Amino acid sequence: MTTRKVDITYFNYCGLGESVRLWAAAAGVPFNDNELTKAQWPKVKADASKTPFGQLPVLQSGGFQLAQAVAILQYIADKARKGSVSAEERATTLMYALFVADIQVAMFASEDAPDQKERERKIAHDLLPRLERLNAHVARSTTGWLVGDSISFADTAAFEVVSATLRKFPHLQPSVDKLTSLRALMERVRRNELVAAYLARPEVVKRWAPYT
Ligand SMILES: N[C@@H](CCC(=O)N[C@@H](CS)C(=O)NCC(=O)O)C(=O)O
Repeated sequence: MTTRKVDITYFNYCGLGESVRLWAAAAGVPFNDNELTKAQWPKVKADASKTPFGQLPVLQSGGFQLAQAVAILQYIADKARKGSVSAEERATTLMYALFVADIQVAMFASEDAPDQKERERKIAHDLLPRLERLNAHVARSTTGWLVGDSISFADTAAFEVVSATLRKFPHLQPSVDKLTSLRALMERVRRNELVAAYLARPEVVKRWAPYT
Protein backbone atom coordinates (compact mmCIF):
# COMPACT_ATOMS: atom_id res chain seq x y z
CA MET A 1 0.00 0.00 0.00
CA THR A 2 1.16 3.50 -0.73
CA THR A 3 2.17 5.43 2.39
CA ARG A 4 2.07 8.73 0.52
CA LYS A 5 -0.63 10.94 1.97
CA VAL A 6 -3.15 11.72 -0.73
CA ASP A 7 -5.18 14.91 -0.90
CA ILE A 8 -8.95 14.60 -0.97
CA THR A 9 -10.75 17.82 -1.76
CA TYR A 10 -14.46 18.20 -1.23
CA PHE A 11 -16.88 20.62 0.34
CA ASN A 12 -17.16 21.11 4.11
CA TYR A 13 -20.39 19.12 4.24
CA CYS A 14 -21.50 15.58 3.53
CA GLY A 15 -22.35 14.98 -0.10
CA LEU A 16 -20.96 12.85 -2.90
CA GLY A 17 -17.45 13.29 -1.56
CA GLU A 18 -18.15 12.05 1.95
CA SER A 19 -18.07 8.39 0.98
CA VAL A 20 -14.64 8.99 -0.58
CA ARG A 21 -13.32 10.41 2.69
CA LEU A 22 -14.98 7.64 4.70
CA TRP A 23 -13.62 4.89 2.47
CA ALA A 24 -10.08 6.31 2.49
CA ALA A 25 -10.24 6.20 6.30
CA ALA A 26 -11.71 2.67 6.36
CA ALA A 27 -9.12 1.43 3.85
CA GLY A 28 -6.30 2.88 5.95
CA VAL A 29 -5.15 5.31 3.25
CA PRO A 30 -3.86 8.47 4.96
CA PHE A 31 -5.24 11.65 3.45
CA ASN A 32 -5.36 15.39 3.84
CA ASP A 33 -9.01 16.27 4.30
CA ASN A 34 -9.19 19.45 2.24
CA GLU A 35 -12.57 20.94 3.02
CA LEU A 36 -13.72 23.82 0.84
CA THR A 37 -16.38 26.34 1.71
CA LYS A 38 -18.91 27.41 -0.90
CA ALA A 39 -17.18 30.80 -0.90
CA GLN A 40 -13.81 29.27 -1.81
CA TRP A 41 -15.24 27.13 -4.60
CA PRO A 42 -15.61 29.55 -7.56
CA LYS A 43 -11.87 30.33 -7.56
CA VAL A 44 -10.95 26.62 -7.42
CA LYS A 45 -13.48 25.74 -10.13
CA ALA A 46 -12.08 28.45 -12.41
CA ASP A 47 -8.55 27.00 -12.14
CA ALA A 48 -8.38 24.12 -14.64
CA SER A 49 -5.34 22.65 -12.86
CA LYS A 50 -7.32 22.08 -9.66
CA THR A 51 -10.12 19.81 -10.96
CA PRO A 52 -10.47 17.71 -14.14
CA PHE A 53 -14.12 18.63 -14.72
CA GLY A 54 -14.88 21.61 -12.47
CA GLN A 55 -16.46 19.29 -9.92
CA LEU A 56 -15.60 17.80 -6.53
CA PRO A 57 -14.53 15.39 -5.08
CA VAL A 58 -10.99 15.32 -6.43
CA LEU A 59 -8.13 13.14 -5.28
CA GLN A 60 -4.54 14.26 -5.83
CA SER A 61 -1.53 12.04 -5.28
CA GLY A 62 1.69 13.71 -6.40
CA GLY A 63 1.11 14.52 -10.06
CA PHE A 64 -1.86 12.15 -10.33
CA GLN A 65 -5.30 13.74 -10.23
CA LEU A 66 -8.63 11.92 -10.26
CA ALA A 67 -12.26 13.05 -10.23
CA GLN A 68 -15.56 11.13 -10.12
CA ALA A 69 -16.38 9.72 -6.70
CA VAL A 70 -16.72 6.08 -7.76
CA ALA A 71 -13.44 6.13 -9.72
CA ILE A 72 -11.76 7.52 -6.60
CA LEU A 73 -13.29 4.78 -4.43
CA GLN A 74 -11.92 2.14 -6.81
CA TYR A 75 -8.49 3.77 -6.91
CA ILE A 76 -8.28 3.84 -3.11
CA ALA A 77 -9.35 0.18 -2.94
CA ASP A 78 -6.71 -0.83 -5.49
CA LYS A 79 -3.99 1.12 -3.68
CA ALA A 80 -4.93 -0.26 -0.25
CA ARG A 81 -5.46 -3.89 -1.27
CA LYS A 82 -3.15 -6.38 0.37
CA GLY A 83 -4.22 -9.62 -1.30
CA SER A 84 -5.76 -10.36 -4.66
CA VAL A 85 -9.38 -9.88 -5.66
CA SER A 86 -11.34 -11.61 -8.40
CA ALA A 87 -12.69 -9.68 -11.38
CA GLU A 88 -16.17 -10.64 -10.17
CA GLU A 89 -15.66 -9.20 -6.67
CA ARG A 90 -14.09 -6.03 -8.03
CA ALA A 91 -16.97 -5.48 -10.47
CA THR A 92 -19.62 -6.35 -7.88
CA THR A 93 -18.20 -3.77 -5.49
CA LEU A 94 -18.38 -1.19 -8.27
CA MET A 95 -21.94 -2.28 -9.04
CA TYR A 96 -23.02 -1.59 -5.46
CA ALA A 97 -21.23 1.76 -5.35
CA LEU A 98 -23.01 2.78 -8.55
CA PHE A 99 -26.34 1.63 -7.15
CA VAL A 100 -25.67 3.68 -4.01
CA ALA A 101 -25.08 6.63 -6.37
CA ASP A 102 -28.59 5.97 -7.73
CA ILE A 103 -29.90 6.03 -4.16
CA GLN A 104 -28.12 9.36 -3.66
CA VAL A 105 -29.85 10.73 -6.75
CA ALA A 106 -33.23 9.73 -5.26
CA MET A 107 -32.24 11.20 -1.89
CA PHE A 108 -31.20 14.57 -3.37
CA ALA A 109 -34.25 14.65 -5.67
CA SER A 110 -36.50 14.07 -2.66
CA GLU A 111 -34.72 16.81 -0.73
CA ASP A 112 -35.10 19.24 -3.66
CA ALA A 113 -38.78 18.48 -4.19
CA PRO A 114 -40.85 21.65 -4.52
CA ASP A 115 -43.26 20.75 -1.72
CA GLN A 116 -43.87 18.20 1.03
CA LYS A 117 -46.38 16.15 -1.00
CA GLU A 118 -43.95 15.72 -3.89
CA ARG A 119 -41.14 14.99 -1.42
CA GLU A 120 -43.10 12.15 0.18
CA ARG A 121 -44.04 10.84 -3.26
CA LYS A 122 -40.40 10.73 -4.35
CA ILE A 123 -39.39 9.10 -1.08
CA ALA A 124 -42.08 6.43 -1.42
CA HIS A 125 -41.56 5.74 -5.14
CA ASP A 126 -37.82 6.14 -5.59
CA LEU A 127 -35.86 6.34 -2.36
CA LEU A 128 -37.37 3.68 -0.09
CA PRO A 129 -37.75 1.02 -2.82
CA ARG A 130 -34.04 1.39 -3.62
CA LEU A 131 -33.10 1.04 0.04
CA GLU A 132 -35.31 -2.07 0.19
CA ARG A 133 -33.48 -3.54 -2.80
CA LEU A 134 -30.15 -2.86 -1.12
CA ASN A 135 -31.44 -4.48 2.06
CA ALA A 136 -32.38 -7.61 0.09
CA HIS A 137 -28.82 -7.86 -1.23
CA VAL A 138 -27.33 -7.53 2.24
CA ALA A 139 -29.77 -10.22 3.44
CA ARG A 140 -28.32 -12.64 0.89
CA SER A 141 -24.77 -12.16 2.12
CA THR A 142 -23.24 -15.06 4.01
CA THR A 143 -20.44 -12.94 5.48
CA GLY A 144 -22.38 -9.88 6.61
CA TRP A 145 -20.50 -7.71 4.08
CA LEU A 146 -21.91 -6.78 0.69
CA VAL A 147 -18.91 -8.23 -1.17
CA GLY A 148 -16.42 -10.85 -0.03
CA ASP A 149 -15.46 -11.37 3.58
CA SER A 150 -14.27 -7.93 4.61
CA ILE A 151 -15.31 -4.31 4.47
CA SER A 152 -15.34 -2.72 1.02
CA PHE A 153 -16.43 0.60 -0.41
CA ALA A 154 -19.78 -1.03 -1.17
CA ASP A 155 -20.34 -1.23 2.60
CA THR A 156 -19.05 2.22 3.47
CA ALA A 157 -21.04 3.80 0.61
CA ALA A 158 -24.19 2.04 1.84
CA PHE A 159 -23.45 3.22 5.39
CA GLU A 160 -22.96 6.80 4.24
CA VAL A 161 -26.10 6.98 2.11
CA VAL A 162 -28.36 5.50 4.78
CA SER A 163 -26.89 7.83 7.41
CA ALA A 164 -27.39 10.84 5.13
CA THR A 165 -30.96 9.75 4.34
CA LEU A 166 -31.78 9.59 8.05
CA ARG A 167 -30.20 12.98 8.74
CA LYS A 168 -32.20 14.55 5.92
CA PHE A 169 -35.44 12.70 6.66
CA PRO A 170 -35.52 11.66 10.36
CA HIS A 171 -39.14 10.57 9.98
CA LEU A 172 -37.89 7.64 7.86
CA GLN A 173 -36.30 6.00 10.91
CA PRO A 174 -39.17 3.50 11.42
CA SER A 175 -39.03 2.51 7.72
CA VAL A 176 -35.26 2.06 7.85
CA ASP A 177 -35.58 0.11 11.11
CA LYS A 178 -37.57 -2.49 9.18
CA LEU A 179 -34.59 -3.05 6.85
CA THR A 180 -32.94 -5.29 9.39
CA SER A 181 -30.09 -6.58 7.21
CA LEU A 182 -29.12 -3.08 6.18
CA ARG A 183 -29.28 -1.98 9.81
CA ALA A 184 -26.99 -4.84 10.80
CA LEU A 185 -24.57 -3.80 8.06
CA MET A 186 -24.67 -0.24 9.37
CA GLU A 187 -23.71 -1.45 12.84
CA ARG A 188 -20.94 -3.62 11.43
CA VAL A 189 -19.49 -0.67 9.49
CA ARG A 190 -19.85 1.65 12.49
CA ARG A 191 -17.97 -0.83 14.70
CA ASN A 192 -15.04 -1.05 12.29
CA GLU A 193 -12.07 0.44 14.17
CA LEU A 194 -10.91 2.72 11.36
CA VAL A 195 -14.45 3.90 10.62
CA ALA A 196 -15.07 4.60 14.31
CA ALA A 197 -11.83 6.62 14.52
CA TYR A 198 -12.83 8.59 11.41
CA LEU A 199 -16.32 9.34 12.74
CA ALA A 200 -14.77 10.66 15.97
CA ARG A 201 -12.61 13.28 14.21
CA PRO A 202 -13.89 16.75 15.19
CA GLU A 203 -14.34 17.93 11.58
CA VAL A 204 -16.28 14.75 10.80
CA VAL A 205 -18.49 15.04 13.89
CA LYS A 206 -19.33 18.52 12.63
CA ARG A 207 -20.09 17.32 9.10
CA TRP A 208 -22.22 14.41 10.33
CA ALA A 209 -24.20 16.43 12.88
CA PRO A 210 -27.96 16.15 12.52
CA TYR A 211 -29.57 18.86 10.43
CA THR A 212 -31.32 21.51 12.46
N1 LIG B 1 -20.42 12.35 -11.08
C1 LIG B 1 -19.63 13.20 -10.23
C2 LIG B 1 -20.51 14.34 -9.73
C3 LIG B 1 -19.70 15.40 -9.01
C4 LIG B 1 -20.57 16.57 -8.57
O1 LIG B 1 -21.68 16.79 -9.09
N2 LIG B 1 -20.06 17.30 -7.59
C5 LIG B 1 -20.76 18.44 -7.08
C6 LIG B 1 -20.80 18.40 -5.57
S1 LIG B 1 -21.67 17.00 -4.97
C7 LIG B 1 -20.02 19.72 -7.49
O2 LIG B 1 -18.83 19.69 -7.71
N3 LIG B 1 -20.75 20.83 -7.52
C8 LIG B 1 -20.19 22.13 -7.75
C9 LIG B 1 -20.21 22.54 -9.20
O3 LIG B 1 -20.56 21.73 -10.08
O4 LIG B 1 -19.87 23.70 -9.44
C10 LIG B 1 -19.03 12.39 -9.09
O5 LIG B 1 -19.59 11.34 -8.73
O6 LIG B 1 -17.99 12.77 -8.54
